[in-house]
Amino acid sequence: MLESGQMANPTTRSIAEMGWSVLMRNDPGLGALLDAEARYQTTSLSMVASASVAPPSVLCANGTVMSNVTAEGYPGARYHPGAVHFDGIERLAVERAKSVFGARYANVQPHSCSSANLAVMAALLPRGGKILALDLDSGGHLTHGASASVSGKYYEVARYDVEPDGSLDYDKVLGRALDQRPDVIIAGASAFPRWLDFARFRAIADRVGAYLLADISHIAGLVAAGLHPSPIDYAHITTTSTYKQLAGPRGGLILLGKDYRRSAPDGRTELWKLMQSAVFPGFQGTPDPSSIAAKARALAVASSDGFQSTMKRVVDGAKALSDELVTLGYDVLAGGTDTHMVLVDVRASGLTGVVAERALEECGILVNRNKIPGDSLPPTLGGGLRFGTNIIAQRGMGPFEVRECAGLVHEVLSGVKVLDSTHYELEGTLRESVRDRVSILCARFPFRFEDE
Ligand code: DSN
Repeated sequence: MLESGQMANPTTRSIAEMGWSVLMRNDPGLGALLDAEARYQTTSLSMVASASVAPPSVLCANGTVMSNVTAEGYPGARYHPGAVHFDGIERLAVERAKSVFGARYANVQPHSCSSANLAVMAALLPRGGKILALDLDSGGHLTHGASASVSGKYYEVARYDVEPDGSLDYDKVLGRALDQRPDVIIAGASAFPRWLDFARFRAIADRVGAYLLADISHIAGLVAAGLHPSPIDYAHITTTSTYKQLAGPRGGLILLGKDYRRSAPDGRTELWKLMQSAVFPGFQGTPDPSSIAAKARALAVASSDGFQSTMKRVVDGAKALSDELVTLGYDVLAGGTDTHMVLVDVRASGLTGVVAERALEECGILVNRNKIPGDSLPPTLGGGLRFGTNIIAQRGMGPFEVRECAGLVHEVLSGVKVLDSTHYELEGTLRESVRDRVSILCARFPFRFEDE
């Protein structure tokens, strides 16, 4: 006879249902926080550029019995028993990653793109070897050699920068490469709204005998949808996170294109084999089978026509946002955007990035502060805002609604009374008035998922 809490013939669904009912009954405080977050996401206007919303099927795949599987190694070559289903799931995720990105090799085990980048660097660079990467203050990423990151502590770092207007001068990148002779050049950014010319980066890397690492975390959805040129066959190695624009779980991927069998720095090992050992046992122990299942699901969604339409809406929305912000008098960097991202200098409005971010957040609009080229403010303040259209496109908003979003942003920023670099007041009933209209807009455009 079954005791309370026991289940006969459990299925993934019945375990999830039982889990929810136990959690809500026995841990209502935690349950309430989780539900509050679901409501918050539904009713906030998020334009955080490094975020997308995972469809319910991806979230489900991320919270299953696969979390109970401990199995180091790779499919068919594990160091623990009991991985038969995990092997199937990991093989599926690998095949889908290869198919979505046109890659010859995929590693789906990195716990994040940060760990993917660090694993790649550890494998390619000698101790104290040299990286050439976009400076953090120019829109680079922490793991591309920033001084606060392991990548900046363990390797010598040379930097290239964007121009004062936010564009990239590839002749200057070549000049830096010739001068600095790096082992690895990184093409990738967390705040750069224009296309990256991966062919040009590869030519530069070949000229100085460096490996090219492309980190496409921010643009992976556009690359998957064919709306940004793919680095896969230009870069020796491509990395990406799976949540920023792929609407997947927290995690990373390593992808190799036509150079997958090229020899690694030791002159013998093929690059794909180097990546296998770089992730495990080089950088991680056990993989996370649940997130790998969720990656498999997200990659299936990313290959759908619906995802492609969403990505098209992402780009159209970003262009409309950029145009409207320019019309409203804002200084949009890099002269606009080719991607999902719009960078705005808010200093001319007498604001710091953090004041602008907090004022917008109070009104239900989520956009994050960012440093901008030539910014003397520290990253905690920042002189700019970084907008992204991933989530509003997932809601189905087109250029008309995006202009409405820009108008709401402008209304808030125009109504901020700045007290100092971090403190401000909002005029009269501005907060309530904007919040109401944000709620109405969000209700008109609930999340629409490609997998429904
Ligand atoms: N790299 C951070 C960003 O771009 O927002 C988050 O992962």
